Amino acid sequence: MKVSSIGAVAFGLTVIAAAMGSAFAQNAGPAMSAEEKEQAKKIYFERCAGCHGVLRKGATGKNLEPHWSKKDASGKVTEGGTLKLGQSRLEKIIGYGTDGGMVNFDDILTKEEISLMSKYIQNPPDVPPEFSLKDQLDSWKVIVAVKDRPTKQMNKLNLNNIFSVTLRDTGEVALVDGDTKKIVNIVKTGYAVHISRISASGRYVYVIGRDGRVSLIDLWLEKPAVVAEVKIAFDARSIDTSKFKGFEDKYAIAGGYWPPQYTIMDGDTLKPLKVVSTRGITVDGEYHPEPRVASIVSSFIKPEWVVNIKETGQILLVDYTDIENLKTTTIGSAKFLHDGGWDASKRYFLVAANASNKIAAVDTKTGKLAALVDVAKIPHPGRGANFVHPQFGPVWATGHLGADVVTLISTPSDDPKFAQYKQHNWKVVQEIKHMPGNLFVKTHPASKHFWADAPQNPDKDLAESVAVWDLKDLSKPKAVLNVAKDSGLPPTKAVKRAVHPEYSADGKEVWISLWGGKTDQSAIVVYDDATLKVKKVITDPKMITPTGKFNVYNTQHDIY
Ligand code: DHE
Repeated sequence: MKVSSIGAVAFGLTVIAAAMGSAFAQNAGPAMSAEEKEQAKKIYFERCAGCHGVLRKGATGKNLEPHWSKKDASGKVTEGGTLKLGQSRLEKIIGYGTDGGMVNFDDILTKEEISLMSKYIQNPPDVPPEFSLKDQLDSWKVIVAVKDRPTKQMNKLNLNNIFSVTLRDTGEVALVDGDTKKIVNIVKTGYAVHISRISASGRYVYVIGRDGRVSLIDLWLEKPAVVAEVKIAFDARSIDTSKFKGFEDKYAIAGGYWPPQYTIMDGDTLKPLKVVSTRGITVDGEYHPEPRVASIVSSFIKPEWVVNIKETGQILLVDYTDIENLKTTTIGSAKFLHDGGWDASKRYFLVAANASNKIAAVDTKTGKLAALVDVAKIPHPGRGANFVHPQFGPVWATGHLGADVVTLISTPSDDPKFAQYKQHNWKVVQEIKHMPGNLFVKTHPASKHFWADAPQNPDKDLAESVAVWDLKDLSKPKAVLNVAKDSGLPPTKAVKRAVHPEYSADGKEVWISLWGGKTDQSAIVVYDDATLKVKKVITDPKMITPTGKFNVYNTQHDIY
């Protein structure tokens, strides 16, 4: 077994930045020094590529190539491009944001950086290198071999109620004990960890950084820590394990943004076994050079992963029973696929096609598209939320980045007591008035409440607040809780965005992160779900830019 140092492959942004090379030869935009280009490449990767794509072809964000042309709905050729927009318009867009969903960067970037980025995007995009199976193997590091790991839990923690918290801008994950609210450990991970997912066993936490670094955390160690690492891409967002009976945690899978590919690994060592490219043809029949891997989830019904390919709008069902002879079902849906979650029966996976304002539902039993539901602008469900609506039966909810509503979609059920609601299935049964800029919604089977944040709202007070509805009567006015004020933290120039409600394992508490400035001490505010009163403010000098929080039990069992 080759175990080489992860450092040898130099994780991180410098790699992608350094690799973005020669395209400046055809530079048609404003002149930039070599130093300026290096700085801009790094900022572009950290702050812009996620929405606009490495090749700048656009997805959640607009196309940012210097020149582009496309046909509008009537067939007329429209032209645009960053060169046409020009320096001062671009500076305004980056600084102040747009009504179209682009956030303001004037509290993140300096004036000089905004000017630099405006120049940079008028130049042709840089094309980063590929990242092969060999590159991945070279980065692979087993820190504690499987044979040296404990055979039973070596600590007294209530593992079900541990929260894995992303500390976005420090490249770390904080493991917080949900019972005592104390930080158990803060572990070094990849840059701006995106998500944590839990092994079928509940023992391991898999986290993936935006720089493609996967870290495997063993919760059974006396002090939970990272036991294996691998880099699977330069830019990535998703990870899961095999969860079907008989294959529990045998494999892990992680999806890359760049290169556009996914990697299948050994579940307990992260040894990369197979890399599959996702480049290909969109649902419109056009070739796309950068179809990024968005959400991935493991089916409970078959030994398959649901792998959502953003730019092509294709949903892949990847059968992992024989990875040497990999069988994949390709289901056309709509563009651009992003995040999603299970319905209550865990048969249907519902995923946002955010550029088409649709939710695609895949039937993991039949392997077919069950529905494409039209919804309001830019759906962004996170994992969504399931509850029984007093009038329409089982529903799955999504919030929206581009609209001030939460959408409720009726979902099928085999339970005879819900037979009367069949007529509503896959229809939008209600839109609840919220505020724009929502990212995540959440509820819990033990709760009578429904929570939604609005961190992308341009109004500081609203971005720092969350809304809560009474599930028994959604017509009752929502409660709006100002989380930043409730935290008691001193006011800061940077907005403390209240983001990502997450329940404790018993469904009695809701944890909200305050995503503050990149060097500001921040907090997680814990609310009592029954009374909506603050129960605890978890803060620490190391609590910097907390964003996603993943409760072990709820994540392991897909409870939302
Ligand atoms: Fe996320 C989920 C992509 C920005 C916090 N985000 C996801 C998923 C994808 C994705 C594909 C689904 C993963 C899965 O289930 O397998 N996110 C992207 C982007 O491309 C985007 C728009 C831009 C970027 O540069 O990354 C983006 N996301 C953000 C943020 O800025 C957030 C708010 C803060 C942060 O930490 O970066 C953020 N995304 C999250 C969280 C989840 C997520 C907390 C998981 C939700 C859950 O409850 O499971």
